[in-house]
Amino acid sequence: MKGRVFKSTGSWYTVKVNDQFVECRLRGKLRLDDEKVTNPIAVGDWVSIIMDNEKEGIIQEVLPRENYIIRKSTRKKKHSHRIAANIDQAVLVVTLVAPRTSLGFIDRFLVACESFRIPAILAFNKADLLDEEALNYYQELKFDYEELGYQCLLVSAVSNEGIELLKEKLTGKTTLFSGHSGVGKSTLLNLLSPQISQRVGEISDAVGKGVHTTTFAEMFEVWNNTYVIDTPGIKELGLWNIGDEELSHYFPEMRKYIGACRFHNCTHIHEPGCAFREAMEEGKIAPFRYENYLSMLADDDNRR
Ligand SMILES: Nc1nc2c(ncn2[C@@H]2O[C@H](COP(=O)(O)OP(=O)(O)OP(=O)(O)O)[C@@H](O)[C@H]2O)c(=O)[nH]1
Ligand SMILES: [Mg+2]
Ligand SMILES: [Zn+2]
Repeated sequence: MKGRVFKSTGSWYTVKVNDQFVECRLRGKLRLDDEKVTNPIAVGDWVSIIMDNEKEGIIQEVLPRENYIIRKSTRKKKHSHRIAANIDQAVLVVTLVAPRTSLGFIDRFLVACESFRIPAILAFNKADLLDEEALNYYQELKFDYEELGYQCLLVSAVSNEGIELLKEKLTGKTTLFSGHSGVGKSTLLNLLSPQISQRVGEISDAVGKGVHTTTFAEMFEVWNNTYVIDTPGIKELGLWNIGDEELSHYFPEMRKYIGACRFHNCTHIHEPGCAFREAMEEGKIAPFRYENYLSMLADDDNRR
């Protein structure tokens, strides 16, 4: 029987087969197939199962994936973690206040999406908390990011601003929701459908950060053919296996300057005749994007 993984807690997987949820374990051998990945099966995977007894099943194999998104494991060095599989797009939930998401984090996430060819949308949540200055800042960011092809939505789970538009973007697709802890991923998803009742956390007063309320990834069918995946908040996003040369390919605005530098081995940091820097000086590449590119380039540890 064929089914799709809706939830994974590590040792048990909830697989939807036809219209039923079946709790499954992994066939022993499957566990060892890919040693470098901490989780051999991710939410969104299609799998084939057999029933072990009346209620429980065993996952026999993973069916070929259309795509997936992986990050460096936070627990095991040299290992990666599959965040989700077979997704049409990712919504990165970010906030300008309570807590503030850094542009460095946003750009890292976008690079990861580019590298797996997954379209990304930025949802700026907690619009209800923004003053005029913050709203102006949002407009600037929206302008910059939309020019690169990343749609930006201003939403609020409190005032419902932007929720209808968000729903439109989700319809007919499987969407991964990601972002720091406390930005409101679960709160937003709870608004989408009465079937979703994810626990929602507090923001710690001491550090203004979330407290990691969601602890494992889970997929929900919100309406016909429309799936969303709630995930635990991520602190830092370690990129997986992206070499120096490759990195600029994942900055859409830099692609056209690849190969245009005076020196073929230009590092784009300080050489004369660097096409990237010239483009930045001419206003064709936003300075913050160039800086984030350089800091990712320098941060070897979080890229392999
Ligand atoms: N003011 C305001 N607060 C919000 C909004 N959305 C969520 N919150 C609050 O933010 C806090 C964290 O929300 P969660 O939905 O648990 O955040 P999360 O992103 O799922 O966090 P993790 O599960 O830890 O990754 C809760 O106290 C929510 O009530 C919003 O639009 N405006
Ligand atoms: Mg959550
Ligand atoms: Zn250069």
